[in-house]
Amino acid sequence: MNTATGSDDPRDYMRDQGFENYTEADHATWSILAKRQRELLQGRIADQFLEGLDHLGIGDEGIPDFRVMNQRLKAATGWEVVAVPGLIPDLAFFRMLANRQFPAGFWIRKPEQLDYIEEPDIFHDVFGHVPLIMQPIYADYLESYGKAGLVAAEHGALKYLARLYWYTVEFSLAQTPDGMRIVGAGIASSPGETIFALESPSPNRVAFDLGRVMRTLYRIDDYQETYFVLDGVEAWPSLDIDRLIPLWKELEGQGEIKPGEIQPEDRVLTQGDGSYHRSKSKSAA
Ligand code: HBI
Ligand code: FE
Repeated sequence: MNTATGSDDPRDYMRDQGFENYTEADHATWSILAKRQRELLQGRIADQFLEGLDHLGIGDEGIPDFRVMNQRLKAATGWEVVAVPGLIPDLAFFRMLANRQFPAGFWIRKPEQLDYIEEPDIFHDVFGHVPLIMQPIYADYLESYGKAGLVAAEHGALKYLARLYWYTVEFSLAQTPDGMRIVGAGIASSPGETIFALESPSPNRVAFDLGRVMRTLYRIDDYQETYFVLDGVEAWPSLDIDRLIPLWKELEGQGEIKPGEIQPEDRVLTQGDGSYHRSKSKSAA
């Protein structure tokens, strides 16, 4: 929400990737990030994510060429990655997803920003988001998210959609036969959060519940205080519009939940000790 203002027409944001314009330094930045992340993700990320990286040729040699990547992605799921300059307005974003187009920034961070950027760049958008789109169930979930977003805009329910995206597409974990694994792109593209989300005693890890998640505020400036855990890598919530409209009505009568708060109804998998965020707020004071 409030990410960008301007036209709601996706075509106004679509660009050519300009693959020829990347410098050696740009490709080197990608290589450093991709190598480091791939190593850290071993044994921590869902297998399907690593399979997606491999099938799409998203490696550590350099920035992927969208023309090559899209041939494989389109053949598998009918999705394509489209280059955009940065964050785009909600409606344009939803329209693209509803049309099976994933907007990805084409610029890459500078060497002095390896660990923190404010706006998503090509490493976050492509390395973090695109591999799972090779999975048909996830590809359908993203499309249904875009369609739900367009309806939410007419019902004053955008905040619920933003929280849902945050806690699923960006920051979810999932139970797998091998244990708890990362699936969210925001975690998968961040070395610090890769470790924190799975191994820190600080955050809560709570079983995913659609209404609960839609009520929950989130932090955009730091690691999450609570991660929601899907019951399997394919257990994306159904975003049936006829169910969402009454749900939004119901949620209007319930309060927001703070990022670190536990509710009596929660199925808590790990109760966090909150130590990370507590020590930060002390040092800030
Ligand atoms: N634009 N490029 C881009 N990437 C996003 O992830 C994005 C966006 N615009 C809006 C948006 N996300 C979110 O506010 C929606 O999920 C609600
Ligand atoms: Fe993202």
